Amino acid sequence: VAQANDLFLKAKEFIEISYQELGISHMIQGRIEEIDREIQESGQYVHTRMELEHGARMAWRNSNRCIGRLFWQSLHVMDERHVNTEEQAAEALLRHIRFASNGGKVRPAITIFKPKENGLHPVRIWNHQLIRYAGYSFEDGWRGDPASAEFTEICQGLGWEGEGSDYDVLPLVISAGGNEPKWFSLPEEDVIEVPIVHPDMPEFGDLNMKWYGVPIISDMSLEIGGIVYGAAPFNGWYMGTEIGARNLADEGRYNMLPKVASIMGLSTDFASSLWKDRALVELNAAILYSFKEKGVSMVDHHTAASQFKRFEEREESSGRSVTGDWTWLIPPVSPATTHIFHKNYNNEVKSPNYFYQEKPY
Ligand code: HEM
Ligand code: NRG
Repeated sequence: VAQANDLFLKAKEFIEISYQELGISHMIQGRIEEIDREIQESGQYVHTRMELEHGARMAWRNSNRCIGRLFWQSLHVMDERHVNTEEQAAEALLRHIRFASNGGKVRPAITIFKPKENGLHPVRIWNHQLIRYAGYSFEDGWRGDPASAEFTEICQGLGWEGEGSDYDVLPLVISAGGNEPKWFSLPEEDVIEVPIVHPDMPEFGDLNMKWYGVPIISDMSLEIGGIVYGAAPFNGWYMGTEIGARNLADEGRYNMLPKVASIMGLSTDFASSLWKDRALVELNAAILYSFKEKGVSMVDHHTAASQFKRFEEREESSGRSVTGDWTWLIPPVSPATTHIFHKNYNNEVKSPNYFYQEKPY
């Protein structure tokens, strides 16, 4: 009863705010009474399509760590709450990848599966992102993306085998109804990849770097009005620094800065020569140039920060306060060149929102 009351209060708050924003305040009273009855009879309530769509958009708007929030109203919501099997889920995820990739003109989208019920996941996606590279640890070092090492072993345990390259695309791993997971490889033609080249240093091509076009986070839950969707993968497009200053640069990831410095002819003997900084700038310029060249959507961190400024202004004129996590909002290169660096943000967590959840493995 206490639990049902907690759910009802969260539902009530969500309905009041979202229906006001949608300009249908006259429907609040009736809908709240309906939800009250539904929760008393079944312990749950079912969102309408409109509630699901606006809830997922509000959750993006409330994502404190996201610099891309100006476009929250454009999120395309795919309702897959009818899906019951791993095979159906895999097909829905392929549809998501195709819709989002759109030949390179990336469209922000989310696919929403059945919510958790009594703490159980009707559908659970094991991947961190729908598209990501495998990582293998050997005695003498690493192959691929170290961030994927544990998940790669899970895939191998299920019978998947990678080629052993630095850029093996991992399979989709899905469980339904609490059963053992099944894996599905992604068709090559559905995965956009971008080879990394530099506009005026052809030697960059010799490093054989590449990255996938679309980041689709698939391990976070989406909470709307007390209902928790444990499988709700979402995507936007990349900001260049995510790849150029982290994925390919971090010592614990692809660790490419020494190799970039080498082809640039920079000595790595003294930290004070700023070789890391010089290599970082050119690597990030190469990422932005390569995505542009291939026709794949990407934003640079300066433009993203200006867009975030517009988001802050628009939220203020709409009478809403912007919450944010400064430590994540500042870009990892030249942070102090953006306005974000020079102000404070309130890191209060609003609802609806996206949350980390326990791993299934
Ligand atoms: C985090 C950019 C779309 C929700 C981030 C980060 C960046 C970013 C740079 C920080 C990532 C990191 O440091 O690892 C963008 C851009 C988008 C976009 C350029 C283009 C449209 C979206 C969408 C959603 C979303 C569509 C959800 C519907 C989030 C969340 C985080 C995040 C929840 C935090 C992730 C975490 O805690 O690991 N975003 N984003 N973003 N974004 Fe966005
Ligand atoms: N840094 C991660 C991706 C995190 C989310 N970033 C986005 N999200 N751009 C990486 O793979 O580098 N998004 O929904 O667009």
